[in-house]
Amino acid sequence: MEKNFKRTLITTALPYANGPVHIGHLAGVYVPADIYARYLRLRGEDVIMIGGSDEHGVPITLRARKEGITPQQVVDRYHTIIKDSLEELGVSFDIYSRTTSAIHHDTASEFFRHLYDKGEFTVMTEEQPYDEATGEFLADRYVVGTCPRCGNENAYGDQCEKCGSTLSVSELINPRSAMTGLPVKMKPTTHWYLPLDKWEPALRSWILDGHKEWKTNVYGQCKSWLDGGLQPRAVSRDLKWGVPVPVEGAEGKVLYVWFDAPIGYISNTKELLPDSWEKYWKDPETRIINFIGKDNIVFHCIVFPAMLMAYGDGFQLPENVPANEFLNLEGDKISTSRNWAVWLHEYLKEFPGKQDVLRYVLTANAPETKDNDFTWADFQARNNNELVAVLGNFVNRAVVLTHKYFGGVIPAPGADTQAETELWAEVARLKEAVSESLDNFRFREALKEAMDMARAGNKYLQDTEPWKVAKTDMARTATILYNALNLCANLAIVFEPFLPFSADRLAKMVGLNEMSWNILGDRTLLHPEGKVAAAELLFDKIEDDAVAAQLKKLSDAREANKIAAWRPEPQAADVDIDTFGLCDLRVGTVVECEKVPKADKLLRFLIDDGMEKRTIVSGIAKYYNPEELVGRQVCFIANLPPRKLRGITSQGMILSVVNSDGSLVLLQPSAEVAPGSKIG
Ligand code: B3M
Ligand code: ZN
Repeated sequence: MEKNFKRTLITTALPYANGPVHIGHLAGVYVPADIYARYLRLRGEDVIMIGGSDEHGVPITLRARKEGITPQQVVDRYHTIIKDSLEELGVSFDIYSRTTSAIHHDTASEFFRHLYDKGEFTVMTEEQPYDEATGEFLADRYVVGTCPRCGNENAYGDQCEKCGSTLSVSELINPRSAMTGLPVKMKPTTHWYLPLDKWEPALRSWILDGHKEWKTNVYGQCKSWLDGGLQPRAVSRDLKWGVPVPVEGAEGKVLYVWFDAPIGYISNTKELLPDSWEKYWKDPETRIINFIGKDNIVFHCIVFPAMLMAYGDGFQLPENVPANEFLNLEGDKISTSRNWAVWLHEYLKEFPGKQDVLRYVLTANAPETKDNDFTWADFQARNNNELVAVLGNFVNRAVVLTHKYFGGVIPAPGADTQAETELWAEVARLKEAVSESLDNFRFREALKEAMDMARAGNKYLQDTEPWKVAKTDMARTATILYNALNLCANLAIVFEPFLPFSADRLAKMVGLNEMSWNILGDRTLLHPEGKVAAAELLFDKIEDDAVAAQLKKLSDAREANKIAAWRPEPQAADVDIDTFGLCDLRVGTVVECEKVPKADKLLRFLIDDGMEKRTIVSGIAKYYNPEELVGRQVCFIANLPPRKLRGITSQGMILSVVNSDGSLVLLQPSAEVAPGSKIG
């Protein structure tokens, strides 16, 4: 049964402040949440959108340690980048705060204490990895060891990044502390657990019976968790960074990041509305919607709801959790550590003024029902073929023709023909379709339907041909342009949730003063005698070189990853010293050096070896200019049998090093020596 709600609380997953946000975050969470918030606001509903940075947790302390700065410095840096870039993208948070705020520490602390006082926790003592040198317990990420599956010697206690296996500390071979390198000891430690099993029946009936309308990916994940049986979950950790556990005897312990982070939604609402926050959380007439990515489903649908039920006091559970799947980039999983991402703050710098283009592409291609792929070719095509050719083109024609025939003044219409009747019937149908799609969190469908409204405009102009009619019938031309301009006004409204910057410019261009979903479909929004501003292009073409530059950035990242992943080859089998001694290694001076014609890898050297000049052919042409090698000293094997390469007899082999990126680097003595000197 359709419930009637008085207000809506929209929450967006709090991004970890250990790096900037990328297109995966945007497509999964912030863009759809913002579309939804803007849509409800246009409908005149009471809605607030809550966001903030997740500033606790091990990834942040790890980053701090790696960079030699404090966790606070890490989160200060990334909180600012994230907050500023989301704002610049037009994500219309009512508040974007952070979990290091005093109000959050107080709120999370009080939440824990309340559950503690109610006896909602169980206490358990378990053996945990411990570093004796630092006197600290080690989070899974702080333990490294050999992966039992692939032999990677630097696997983490929770995951092997080489083979992708999920691991636990007890599976690692030779586990050692990532901080000191010492073998880990196991030591008992006490933690507070939330008995999720206690809430299982309530969760089952709330989700499995009560929310069959949830997206199938969300419902399905919840069902499999619930069917698998819930276990108690530790809500504290032995760590220094976080919200201290507010009970006696808990020194050196903090709340588990996934315990405090969702409480951040409450803290941020409190910070925004100190006097009225409770009605957004405790009134059954509030609709709470959590926008998240699929990896956060269990925390939002199982763990946090169990926390809220345990707390009681009227806290409401979410009405819907429209979690998205993942967005890939050019066929590969987005990865912060491999720098395989399109970072929002970089996009904003590289494509100034094109916030709406990114919003459009990420929505048109949103990973709503399955993982999807972002490619720069698709980005360019959707901009050029849809935003420019459909929406921009329609608006431009309507405005330019109004200037051409009516001096920029909106003309008065005459009677309708069938073309007008059809046009406005289509607009009415699309308004219903867009509304229904948005109500049901189907954003890509909604965007397509909005675009169909612009398509209807192009069809209208194509069918009515005002540029031809103007030669004979100005009254009819007036009717057509009046209708076309009113469609522009409608487009400004329907696109506002998706493309807020362009919608705003469009509204100004045609002189639309009121933006409201309720007037969408009205064909008399603009009145005759009103003025239309000079035509400006809403979108412009994205050229091939801009796309090529982005692809180059990605291929550079791929190269850098290869180098970062490089490990020395395993040592070769033993060789005895006498065998080695059979090799006659010497130093010579380059007398001549030139490219071997028609062989792009080969250089021909003439080497002074102290006795004579010998010719050696070497495959290093890609890495050196022959001119710069003349006069240099090189190392070579003197006693190889001569062999022919491209018709040249090579008497030996020049020694070079194969670097991690596969390039070759010549070996050279560290001081000049007499040509012919032996190496040994
Ligand atoms: N920071 C995890 C993530 O970014 C986490 C979300 C918290 S939402 C309360 O995927
Ligand atoms: Zn592995």
